[in-house]
Amino acid sequence: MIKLPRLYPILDSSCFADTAELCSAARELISAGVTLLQYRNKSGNARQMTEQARALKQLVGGSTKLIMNDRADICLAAGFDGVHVGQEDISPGCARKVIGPNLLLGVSTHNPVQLREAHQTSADYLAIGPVFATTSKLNPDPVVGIEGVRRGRAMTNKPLVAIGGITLANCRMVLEAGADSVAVISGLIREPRKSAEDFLGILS
Ligand code: TZP
Ligand code: MG
Repeated sequence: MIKLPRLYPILDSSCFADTAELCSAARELISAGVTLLQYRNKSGNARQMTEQARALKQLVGGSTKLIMNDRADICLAAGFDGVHVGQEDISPGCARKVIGPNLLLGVSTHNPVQLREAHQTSADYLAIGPVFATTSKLNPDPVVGIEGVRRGRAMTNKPLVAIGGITLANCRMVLEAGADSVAVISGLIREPRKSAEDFLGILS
């Protein structure tokens, strides 16, 4: 079983003007001590995604793992450490076939039925959310709240990531509800380094 760091930042390409800005945020996060980073791009084409992913891969040292959102093929093409699939991506089983036994596989879930199903797969970690209201996802599922994290924790022994609306103010209670890690997009955009340091300070 893998051990997740308590903070799991997601770099969403839509939050940055260009690849240079995205890479600069990645550098700041890594200098703050981030060891797991997801790249998410919901608007670019496969070519653009691969190029940005390779730029990220170039700047990341051995101590930070990179996870590709949605696309197992681009995970491999860019030399990432794993892929994260949701309910509308290729299934966890298919993703595993693409990436093989050694790379990391994460699966997003939004309710107990999905979590139970994802628990049966070869996923290395599961995500549950949105915990709180979020503006970073188009058409988000209903919020699961702190109670949803607690229920999720009771249903799986796989590492559990909580996502959605997580801030410096609420991250501690999300961890106390049983999450192993918090995934954050908007809470890390402004001053990525300082924000990540603040999160890590609260979560440790
Ligand atoms: N999945 C569930 S909520 C969410 C995703 C990708 C967005 C999380 O972003 P933020 O800004 O941390 O609420
Ligand atoms: Mg997805």
